[in-house]
Amino acid sequence: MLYDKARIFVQGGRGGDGSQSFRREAHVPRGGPDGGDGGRGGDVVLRVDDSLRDLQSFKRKAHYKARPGQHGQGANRVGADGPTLEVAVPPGTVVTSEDGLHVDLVHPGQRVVVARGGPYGRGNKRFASATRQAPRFAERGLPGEERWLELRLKLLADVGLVGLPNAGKSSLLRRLTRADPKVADYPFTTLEPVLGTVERDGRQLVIADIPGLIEGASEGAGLGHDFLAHVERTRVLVHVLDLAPLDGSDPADNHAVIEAELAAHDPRLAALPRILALSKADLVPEEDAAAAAELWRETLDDDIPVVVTSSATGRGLDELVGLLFERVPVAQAEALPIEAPGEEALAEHRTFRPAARREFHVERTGPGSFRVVGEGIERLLARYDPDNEEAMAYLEHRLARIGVIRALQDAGFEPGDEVEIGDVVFELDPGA
Ligand SMILES: Nc1nc2c(ncn2[C@@H]2O[C@H](COP(=O)(O)OP(=O)(O)OP(=O)(O)O)[C@@H](O)[C@H]2O)c(=O)[nH]1
Ligand SMILES: [Mg+2]
Repeated sequence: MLYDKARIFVQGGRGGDGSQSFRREAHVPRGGPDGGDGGRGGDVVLRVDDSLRDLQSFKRKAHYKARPGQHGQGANRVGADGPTLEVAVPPGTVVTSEDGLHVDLVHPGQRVVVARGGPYGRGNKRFASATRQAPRFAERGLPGEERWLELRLKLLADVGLVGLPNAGKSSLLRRLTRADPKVADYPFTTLEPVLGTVERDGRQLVIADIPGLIEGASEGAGLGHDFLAHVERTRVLVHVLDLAPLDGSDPADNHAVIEAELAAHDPRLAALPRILALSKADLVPEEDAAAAAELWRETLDDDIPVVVTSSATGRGLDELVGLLFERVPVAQAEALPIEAPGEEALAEHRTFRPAARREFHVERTGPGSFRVVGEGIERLLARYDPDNEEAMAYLEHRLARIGVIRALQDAGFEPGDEVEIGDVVFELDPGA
């Protein structure tokens, strides 16, 4: 069973709280504030690990939570940051989330931050000013980001073997590479993609044997749909076409079915370079094989080579391998996946930041009571202790700066009215 899908929950560590502390010295009755800042919460990072081949490890474990930052302490001691939690994924993992993350993890070592740790809270020392020399409050750290991620593995192969069930794809892979896929004379022998490698002149190509495609595969018929995604990243497709189908079907019809399914799945697949491998030549008279090849050369575009092959006798296999090396671009690692237009180029390390949510709005909830709604504002409120008057006075000052007080006044707010933000209800008396 190839584990090519997983769903995981990631959560950055909480930021450490700032400390509220005052210097203690032998001869000073009350020293100045010396509460240190907390530490940042740990990030959750996905990192491409070349030794992994599938998403199996995520079957056992679906939750990944980074550690919190430590709290600050007196004597200006800063809390340690929470360590980064690295989660290894195989090359070829596509990561998406409902809030807009979409990243292709391809190169070994490539990293992306998928849940940032929460910000730390500042210690009371940082709130000292000429008018507030002994701040008796500190900031709290905030929770880290959290989200569910969909992981999808798309194999990274240079060459994809496509064709109807029983066309002889796995037999070809066996002959061309050291891979050992199951071969049998019934359709759908191959149930999941199998990779093999072939080497020549110091270069290596990865070939993927894809389960047989049938009519309707692009809409989910047979096994094909799930696996069509795996050929998206190949550079060249070898269309394997049975010269002597057991069911007596017409190879031309069979050829059209596969091409139509590829195109229906994704037009970019239809645009990939092709090689037509006519298979099982040992089962038909030589004249028939030659005639078929001639016909296909006439029918197909000039840039599609036609090779007569037999996995039984080895015929045409050398030529096929030669064509593969010729057609797969050398700078394969650089050229990798087909990217949607407008998609950002791959960077070694990226941080996912959903659109900033700075907006807020004010609702009137009754006579003399209002609610302010907005993620940024709610997070700001969560930083201060509602029972600490000094902290609330400082918060008020910040709310005024952001424009919240103004928006409240526009909505009919009078000093002394009640304001609800997040879970907290408090009486607001600006400037009092
Ligand atoms: N005589 C002969 N038989 C072949 C050749 N290639 C494949 N076969 C036979 O054709 C049947 C199907 O071959 P597979 O390689 O399993 O075909 P496949 O395309 O992988 O089929 P699915 O995995 O079911 O999609 C098997 O019985 C093979 O032994 C060939 O070159 N010559
Ligand atoms: Mg097979």
